[in-house]
Amino acid sequence: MADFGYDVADYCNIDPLFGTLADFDVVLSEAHRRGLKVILDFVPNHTSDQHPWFAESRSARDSAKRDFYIWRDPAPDGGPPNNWISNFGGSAWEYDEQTGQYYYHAFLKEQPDLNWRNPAVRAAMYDVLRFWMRRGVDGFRVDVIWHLMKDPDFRDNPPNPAFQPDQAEIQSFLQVHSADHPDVHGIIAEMRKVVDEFDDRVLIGEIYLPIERLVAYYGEDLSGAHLPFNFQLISAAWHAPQMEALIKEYEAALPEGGWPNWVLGNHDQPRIAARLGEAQARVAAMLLLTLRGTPTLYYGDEIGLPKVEIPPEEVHDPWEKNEPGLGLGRDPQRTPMQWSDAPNAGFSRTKPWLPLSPDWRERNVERMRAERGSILNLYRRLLVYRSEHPALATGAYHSVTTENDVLVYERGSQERRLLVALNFHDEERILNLPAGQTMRIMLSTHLDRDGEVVRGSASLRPNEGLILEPSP
Ligand code: TEU
Repeated sequence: MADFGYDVADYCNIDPLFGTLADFDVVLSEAHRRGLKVILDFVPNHTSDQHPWFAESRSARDSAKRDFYIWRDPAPDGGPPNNWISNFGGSAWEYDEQTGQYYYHAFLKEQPDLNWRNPAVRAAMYDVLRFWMRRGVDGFRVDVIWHLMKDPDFRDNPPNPAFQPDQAEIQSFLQVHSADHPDVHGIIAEMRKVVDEFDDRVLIGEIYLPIERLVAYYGEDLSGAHLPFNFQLISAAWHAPQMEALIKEYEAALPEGGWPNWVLGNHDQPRIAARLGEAQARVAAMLLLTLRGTPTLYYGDEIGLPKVEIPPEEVHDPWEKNEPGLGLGRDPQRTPMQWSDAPNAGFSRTKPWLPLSPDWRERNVERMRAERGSILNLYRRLLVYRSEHPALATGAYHSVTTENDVLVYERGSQERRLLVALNFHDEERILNLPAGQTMRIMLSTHLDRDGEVVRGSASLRPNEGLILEPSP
């Protein structure tokens, strides 16, 4: 638990902290009984330093598992083999006294990187995928998949000319040799073949790369990940023209047959309500659930969880501990789901590791279900609306305008098109309907305009988004 589960010591078991394999089987079958799929987070780039493979690997230079990890001789001055930086700060190389070599860790020193160029590593890890698929899991989200292959010559990374001292140290170099090596695509194609040995499973890759390099992870002839995570919304400038440009760029970059996806948040990123405020977080919800592609929604965003302040003595994230005060800590977005006003917000019978949001007695699922206009009910309405409208699930995306800084687009086919209009501002804006049409409001982010008919134009209140249908 040095990195809260991203340091695996046994790939085919459940950490006793959480239960047993039998418990896992119950979770899986109960989820399936309710029509839910279960996708596991697969962490193949590195293991825990407690993994028996690593214990054996570090025991001697001639150990049978030595080549399971990345060991290099010191530089001539005794320092690290190259200038690669750990994602959590400091050198990515750790010197090991016993055998006089350094091992590579892209993250913590407790997370040594596996050597994916070693076929025995690949075979062992593919068996891990089979183990869980046999148990019935529906697929995998593969952790830092773009890191798996590194430059075989371990060349230094070039400095990043745009680096600012208030950024994480990893940003001080461009990661051109330490990640996104072209050989990674062969590995992912192998992984995909293993996933395809079973029916109807999904392979999702966690990839932080610009669009043109990201889409390469669909693989040649779609032999790669089904869904290379698209994190563009997370870093996007929140303005209509920029958003429109980004959507167009992504749509245009997708390979033939590649299915798009959009991610609004995850456990590594500040929560959407913390980034945009709760009012604009509703617009973000409507954007996510009306774009073309599989949406990924992060738990707690449905109830508009804000940034939860973490008192210094309660900081857990090792990144915050290594590089304090830069705002890199991920604890604020990992606080418990708030289910009810029962003790610990109904999340746990014991005190959770991280605090609740101060307003947890009101900001919880039970309460917000009963409030007609809550963000939770907006999410519920959006999800139902999306599931009932194939135009949103599979219809084409057509950009209409960004006039008045309102993002307007259509979804669907020529015969049946929906219009989405999103006000990115906390001021009123006018929406001019295409060709001066008459339309009916199907859903407002404020949940109070159902069925309203608008002619030629409509006013959008501050932070309001609308879904409209042609009026008969
Ligand atoms: O995250 C990988 C990753 O790249 C993030 O650390 C990212 O750089 C950062 O959040 C800034 O955007 C994955 C997991 O999601 C993360 O929780 C793990 O700590 C990390 O891998 C190591 O396994």
